[in-house]
Amino acid sequence: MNKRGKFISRRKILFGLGGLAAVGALATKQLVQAVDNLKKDFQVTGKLSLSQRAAKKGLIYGAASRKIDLSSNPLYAAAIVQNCSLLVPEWEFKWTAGNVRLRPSPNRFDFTAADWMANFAATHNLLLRGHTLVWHESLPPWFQKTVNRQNAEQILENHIHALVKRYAGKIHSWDVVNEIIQPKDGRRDNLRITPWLQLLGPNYIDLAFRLTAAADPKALLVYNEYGLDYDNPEQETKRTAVLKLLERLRAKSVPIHALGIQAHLSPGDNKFNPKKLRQFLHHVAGLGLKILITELDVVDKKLPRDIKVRDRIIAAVYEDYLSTVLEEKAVIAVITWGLSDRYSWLNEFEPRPDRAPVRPLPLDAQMQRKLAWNAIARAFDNAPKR
Ligand code: 9MR
Repeated sequence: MNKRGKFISRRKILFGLGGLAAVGALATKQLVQAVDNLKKDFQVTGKLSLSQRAAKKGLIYGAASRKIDLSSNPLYAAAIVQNCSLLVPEWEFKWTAGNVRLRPSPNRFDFTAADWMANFAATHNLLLRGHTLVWHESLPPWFQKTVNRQNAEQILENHIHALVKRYAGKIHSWDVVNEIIQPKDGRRDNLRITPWLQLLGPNYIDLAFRLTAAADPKALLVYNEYGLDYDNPEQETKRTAVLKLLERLRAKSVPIHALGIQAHLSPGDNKFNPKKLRQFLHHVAGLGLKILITELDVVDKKLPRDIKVRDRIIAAVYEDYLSTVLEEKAVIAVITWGLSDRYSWLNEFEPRPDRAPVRPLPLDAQMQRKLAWNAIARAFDNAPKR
């Protein structure tokens, strides 16, 4: 049977399997893969947690989390402690996020929530990631009114100095700059047009890394970025631009140690090309940089509603992605953007059109393991040691 014939007959099976029409936009190969994955059972052996499986391969597994959830739900806090060896404060280290105001005014810091997260991590022996120092989002309302070309450098310096010094020695890695490449913004250097760029020019990047290195010489310093995972012209352009930037920073001896790949995966209209992704990772590694998968989750708004079908597709996306990236030994950590579906940012930011609860993470809303958990465990179990 020719390829097309095979595709059509498999698609018939798909539709028979309960509403998979919603994945109509999947590329042919992935659609075929999805059918195969429906037969896959994602079996795992042994009783080890995700972080223990990761550790066996010299990897770190962790998750992002918020004080409001950890402090209000002991079951969730226990799940974090049980599964993770690293914690990322999802709100608490940002200038401002949710109900947290780290920077209530230009001259003030309120470290209450950040300290709480740092204490939680220390108490439970979790590594702690700093996220994030320089980002165009989550800036406080006073920022625009107060910060100008004359005082911007001082304000950035104060921010980094106070925050990074406070937790120096306790931080595994800092996301020094977040989401700074955006080819669509039309600049020759592909830098995203952000308040920081407008206030300080392209050198704000070097400055931020140098200030952070001076304030905490032990932390791994990371540039964190999204939109690098798929095989389409937009992401290809972004990968190329990111590589160019990394090369520039390395050539200038900027103290950057790693690239953070967010990996908010979104099956449904994206083509995954393992070979291209591996090439990209290899290139990054060739620059002497480590790689962290920093915000992994699977956006399920284009997937069928049926939970059994949806969970299998999501698990397959996890396993395909992780087995690909973990082949590259420069990848040292895998971090999911949350652990339980109950607290995923996607509930609010990328809800399903049918309003069914989203299922992007390893544990369900009741803290029970899903196939996604098994898929991550399998990827760790099968990963080469580093
Ligand atoms: O998940 C985070 C959400 O709760 C916050 O409201 C939002 C703004 O601070 O940030 C979300 O996390 C983002 C992360 O910091 C950077 N990459 C994209 C993440 C999802 O938007």
